[in-house]
Amino acid sequence: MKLLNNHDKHPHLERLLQLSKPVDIGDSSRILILSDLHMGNGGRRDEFRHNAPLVESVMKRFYLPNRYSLILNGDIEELFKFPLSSIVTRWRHIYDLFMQFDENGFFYRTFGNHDASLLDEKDYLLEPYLLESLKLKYHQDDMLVFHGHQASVFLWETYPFVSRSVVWFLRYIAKPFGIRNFSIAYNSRRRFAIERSIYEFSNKAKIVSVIGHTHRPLFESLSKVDYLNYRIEELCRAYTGAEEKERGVIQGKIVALKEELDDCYNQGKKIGLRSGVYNNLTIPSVFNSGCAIGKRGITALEIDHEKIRLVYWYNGKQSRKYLSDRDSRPVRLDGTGYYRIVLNEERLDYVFSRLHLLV
Ligand SMILES: [Mn+2]
Repeated sequence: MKLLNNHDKHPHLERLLQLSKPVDIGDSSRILILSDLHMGNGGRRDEFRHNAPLVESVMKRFYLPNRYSLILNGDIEELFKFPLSSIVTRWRHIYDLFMQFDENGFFYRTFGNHDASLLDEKDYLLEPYLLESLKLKYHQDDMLVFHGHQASVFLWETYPFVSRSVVWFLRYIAKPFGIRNFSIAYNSRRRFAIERSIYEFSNKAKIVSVIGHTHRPLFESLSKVDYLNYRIEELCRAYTGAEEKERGVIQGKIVALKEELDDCYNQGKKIGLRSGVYNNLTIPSVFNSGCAIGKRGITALEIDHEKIRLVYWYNGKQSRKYLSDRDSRPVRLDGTGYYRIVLNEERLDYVFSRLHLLV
């Protein structure tokens, strides 16, 4: 007898997949995916303020002229702390920039838990672009783009009507007591539970999910720690089969990656040390764009022709030397002090082949 457990395990996510807006993409598509900007009123409690010039520059000077479409994947406005009108007033020029991407192909914005109350707002500037989720259709495969809070076991994050009272609580009650980051202060266990739930759902549905919400960048379901481990192992294997002169180079790479791994462990809880690997084989079904409120910079996902990439943009003046896991070098954005580095990159057909072969 067939039990109904499997299909009812992720009811919100099943519903999302059914209701998502289909968007066809092809081999020449270029799409920038950003999430978790948490835009505020420009004051001291505005977490976006710090990276605003960086976000503006990279959009205006890089993504817009390079014909990228744009998806903002939730938690764009920080409505737990600020009224919408104060945010739009402060960042009107950024909103105008967002909308220009529509001319490159499309512009969509999904809502997250911090901006779900947009559904109640009258005359919201980006209302024509507002969705809960969209389904990028690439050849025969689907990439479901949604914020990710829908996988939370906490009702107030899942249902907009519950979250409205939380908005009220946070704006008027939590604020005076100085409770900061009430809901993004994820401990790694909660983050892991959300990632795992989306991972299971994606594998079952044989789709790729692109999320934000946890602020932790994921590429092919792997966290940075997993990826470093994986690369080190790969290099150790390559070392044994390598010529004498290559061995020195490989050894140097291993040492550098090991240092970075140690660094991750020293930073400990802050970056979420938990592994993203849920079983022995990792299915590349979950990607997370990270966030735009990092201390030193922002992470983003790019779909560019037949590839998907995780990139990091940072201010060269304030950032320490950034080591890429993939031997790529930082490239300076002309006329600015900002740099872009590719943290990881893969062909989409490889991602989907692995998904179909391994599930
Ligand atoms: Mn969120």
